[in-house]
Amino acid sequence: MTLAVTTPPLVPFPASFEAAPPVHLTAVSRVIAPAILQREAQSLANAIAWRIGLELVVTESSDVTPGDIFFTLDTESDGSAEAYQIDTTEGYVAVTATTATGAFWAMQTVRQLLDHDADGWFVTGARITDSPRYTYRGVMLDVARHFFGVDDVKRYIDAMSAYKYNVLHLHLTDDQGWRLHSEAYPALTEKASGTSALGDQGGFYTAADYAEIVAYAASRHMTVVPEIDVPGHTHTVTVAYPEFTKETVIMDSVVEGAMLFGQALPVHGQPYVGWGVGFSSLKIDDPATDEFVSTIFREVAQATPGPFVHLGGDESLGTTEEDFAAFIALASRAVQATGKTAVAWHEAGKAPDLAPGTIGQYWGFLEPQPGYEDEARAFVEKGGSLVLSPADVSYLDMKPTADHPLGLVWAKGPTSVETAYTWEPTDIISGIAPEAIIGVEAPLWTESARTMADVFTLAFPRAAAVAEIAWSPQDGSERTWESFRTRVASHPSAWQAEGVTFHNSEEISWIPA
Ligand code: TNX
Repeated sequence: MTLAVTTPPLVPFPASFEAAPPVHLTAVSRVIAPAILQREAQSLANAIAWRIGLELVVTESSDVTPGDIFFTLDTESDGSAEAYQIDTTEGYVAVTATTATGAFWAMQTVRQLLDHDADGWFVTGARITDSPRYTYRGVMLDVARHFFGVDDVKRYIDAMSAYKYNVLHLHLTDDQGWRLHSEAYPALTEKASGTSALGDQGGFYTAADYAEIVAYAASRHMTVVPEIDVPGHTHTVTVAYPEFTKETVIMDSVVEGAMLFGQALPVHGQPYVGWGVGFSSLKIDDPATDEFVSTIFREVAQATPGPFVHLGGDESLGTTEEDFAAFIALASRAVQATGKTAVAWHEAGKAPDLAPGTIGQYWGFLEPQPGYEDEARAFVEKGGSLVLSPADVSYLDMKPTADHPLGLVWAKGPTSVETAYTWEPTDIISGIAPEAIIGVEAPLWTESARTMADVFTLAFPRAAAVAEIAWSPQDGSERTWESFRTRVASHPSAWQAEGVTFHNSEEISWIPA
């Protein structure tokens, strides 16, 4: 048999791929998996049923026959817990993984290998050995500027875990809304969650809602990183607990933004629905406020099984450098006291007394703006590490094209798919070891995104581009823009099956669903 050696449309592309004979799926094909991998096996069967209408039996029985999909757990391997192999050479799809997480990523790869010809549906032949470049592969959803409910967040988790993202960073609080209920400070959600940006409907998560999101993410092998953004981005606190806040500072940039977008200026104590940033701050060095901050972080940490809690720390433009430093020292220690690792936007790196080990999230440009590189490096110098979200390439809320109705442009936007794809994490911050970078994250701020259709339209296909940077080896033969644009071109059929909208970018010769 001769094999047509075409590159399968895998995104992110695996570390190693060789062509092999395909495995045709029929009504008697089964998904066989040990008890510990039943959930991954069932997910694959569900995805196949959804996509091609074939209901495969899922079983623990181990007498594999041609046409089956056969999961095995290889507990001997000492490689990455996320590693997996796929091999179709024996006439069935052999999937081997060290952990359920590896089996889950393998499952996503098998989904992308589904294809059909005159003889029906098959799993494209492959011998794959795969594991990720980075352990932290994040997407951020801003549920503060616009609120998205539990079911919407679950759809985001599904769409993003398909690209092997394993971190969901939830930006839970900002000037426009406080989205996580607090037992100790209930007025935050009672008084400061009702609206979203542009005057749209707001909302918040109860403890049960949040637990449901965390559990759903875990079932898709994603870790939730909750962010409570302090000391800036806290206008909501002026509505609920004004005693913990400073007076609103209306700087020129806020006035200019309000005029540009035709939005009202923030008023201390009243809900804010504009897009301005930097005008709000908690009080610094105030015992009651400090107690508020530590209590909120304690509550959030208790509700979060994952190892990280994000404290924000960005754009505190109305706070003096000294006050900011004092506050960050306190907030990073408050997170640490909960047993979690603190994560903060890179500005927090300028606080000399930042808690050692804090992870910095860099959001400057590929060519760092003055001072930003030093701030990012400071995290590493204090024993922490970095997650990179360069705004000019990884911000999914930048306009995809200049005339697109959604999105912003401040980070050198519009941001093309090629721009989102063509960058290298180790080329940004000089003077740090490559190992200091634990990963990459693609944030989606939702000032302009009012619906999940808006969210997905901004996210795809650029989230697929960033996913490949996070997962695939830097020197992989397919790690090129030409290869990526060809591979992603067939993804709309899966997106359509999942109800995921996308930007119909002219950079890609889309294969219609
Ligand atoms: C900057 S980057 C922000 C957000 C905005 C975003 C819009 C960063 C840490 N903060 O407050 O929503 O730009 O693109």
